[in-house]
Amino acid sequence: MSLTKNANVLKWIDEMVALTKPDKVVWIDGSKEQLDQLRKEAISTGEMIELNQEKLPGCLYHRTLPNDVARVEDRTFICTSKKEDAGPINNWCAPDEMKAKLLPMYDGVMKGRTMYVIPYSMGPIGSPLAKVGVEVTDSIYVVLNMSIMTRMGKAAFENLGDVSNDFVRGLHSKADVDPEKRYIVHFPEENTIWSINSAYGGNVLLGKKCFALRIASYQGKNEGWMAEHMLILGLKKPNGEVKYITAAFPSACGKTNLAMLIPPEGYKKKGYEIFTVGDDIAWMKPGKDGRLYAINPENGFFGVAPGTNDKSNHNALASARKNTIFTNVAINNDDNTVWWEKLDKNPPVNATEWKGAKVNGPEYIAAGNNLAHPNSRFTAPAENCPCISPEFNNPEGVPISAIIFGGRRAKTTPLVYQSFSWAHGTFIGSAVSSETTAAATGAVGVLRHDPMAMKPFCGYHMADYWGHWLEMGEKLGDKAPKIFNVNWFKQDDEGNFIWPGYGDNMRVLDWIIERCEGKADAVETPIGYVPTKTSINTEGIEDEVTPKVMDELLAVDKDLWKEEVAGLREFYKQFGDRLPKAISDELNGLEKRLG
Ligand code: GTP
Ligand code: SPV
Ligand code: MN
Repeated sequence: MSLTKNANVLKWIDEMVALTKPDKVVWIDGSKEQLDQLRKEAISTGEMIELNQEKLPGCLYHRTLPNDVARVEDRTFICTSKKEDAGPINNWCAPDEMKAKLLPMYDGVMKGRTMYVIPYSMGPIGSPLAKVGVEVTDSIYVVLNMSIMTRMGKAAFENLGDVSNDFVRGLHSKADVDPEKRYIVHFPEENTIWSINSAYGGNVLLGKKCFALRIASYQGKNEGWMAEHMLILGLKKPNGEVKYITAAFPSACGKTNLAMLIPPEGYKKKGYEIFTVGDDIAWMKPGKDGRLYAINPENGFFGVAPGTNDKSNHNALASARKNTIFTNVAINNDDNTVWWEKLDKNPPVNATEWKGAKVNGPEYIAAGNNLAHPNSRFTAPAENCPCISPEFNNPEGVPISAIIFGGRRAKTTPLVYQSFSWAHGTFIGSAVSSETTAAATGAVGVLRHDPMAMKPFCGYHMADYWGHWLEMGEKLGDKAPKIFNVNWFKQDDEGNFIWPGYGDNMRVLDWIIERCEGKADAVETPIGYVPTKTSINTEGIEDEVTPKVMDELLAVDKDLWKEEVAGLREFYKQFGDRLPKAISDELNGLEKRLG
């Protein structure tokens, strides 16, 4: 039975049913009974594996095909009617041409299968910043993940009402999970997403990257708001005041970790605390008081498992101890629990590795293999997070004081620096480069430009997107958040990280907030304001972060920065005269200051 009278929804569902020809259509109301039934069904078919229900209550395991473990950027398309609207760093195809290619693939693809119709809200239901999506899919895995990642079910339709046409249409079929026929396609002008032949997270949970970033960035440009690949955190100071920060780092570069940070002892004692509002995506809009407000459109965390442990991210681990779905991690067969690299020092002897082979964990690792896939993930409800912000469901969002950009840079980029202005900060965002990670298919560790961590996620022309940033800055005026850049990943010549990172990143957040309040010290350098040698608090880590290491962390090497400028000049060329003048002015300014 359909859950809405909305004629636009009903018409579109009819079209999708006529196209994909499922045996059965099930509308997802979001009830516990329905979800329990689906869990049972998925367990009985082997799609999901039930984990130890005493140690991991409500937790399930899922394994994707080895060819389907990450986002596929080369098969992701932005189909605007004009090629130049997608811009030079998106894959583009004319909408009609793409449809002509995909329609035969979707024709009858759900024969013998069930179509699940998933209504969901990105953002708290009823929030002026929230938006509704409907995803149809033939995958129970998708339904169960969407139930964690979004506000899913009947209530989303109530929010849409009976007449609105303002919802994002998502069509997903795992089809044959054929990598040669895998497509992740966006039609921003039609609020529509088509995904086929994948069953991996970012390719199929269409509310996430496809809607909340690619489609939403396009909507935001047209409607005067911003959709960003950013965590949102609240930093509570000893006086009880909470300051909110967003941070954009490329995939698998530390957003979830920073969002859930536990401050070092010294900070805890003084009364500092960190609250998580979001770990991946922020939707931001100027509020009534003229400041920039952010909501997290998601309702859960789709986090990277490897590297997560009690020391690096206690709160993520705690979030993933119940009602969580684990994808492509390893199984400990002794007690039917999960394991991944760096969870602890004891890989299970009686293990099943991520592809499903029974192996001796320690031996398997010693032979150079990973037990868990490097991009294996947990899907955990936000409500499980011990440090979830009391403002998590606030429909108005939280006011942002600082915006941080960052990436993985072995050299060149100092631990932290502050921009001279919003325009300079926009330039810094546009100039983000980072070493690639396992979050997308392709080589890992290759330095590439990833402006605002949005290279894979901007649903329109990247240069227009920078123009939108500049416009937002003008609108916000002196109420605009201050913009910073960080790098947790600087290395010595042996390839060791020289900054301890994780909880100790609190020390950098502290400097950032103090800068916003006009307190902390900085020196003006060609690239921006860099902390003075003593203005980052190293109490408790003096042995590791000696004054010599701090020098290294804060160094601005003019020769390396001149190379950076040359690289940027080359990178910007492809944007032609769509590159905002303010951005090229900033590049020229930097070059001049470098001498
Ligand atoms: P996506 O979910 O792909 O968007 O990733 P993310 O940006 O949320 O990254 P996440 O926090 O999951 O971290 C990815 C990897 O970076 C993990 O293996 C972390 O252990 C590691 N990492 C996170 N923060 C730090 C840090 O401060 N220093 C170092 N050296 N590694 C870090
Ligand atoms: C990322 O790759 O940035 C992620 C995971 O957050 S995915 O949902 O696959 O995009
Ligand atoms: Mn991400």
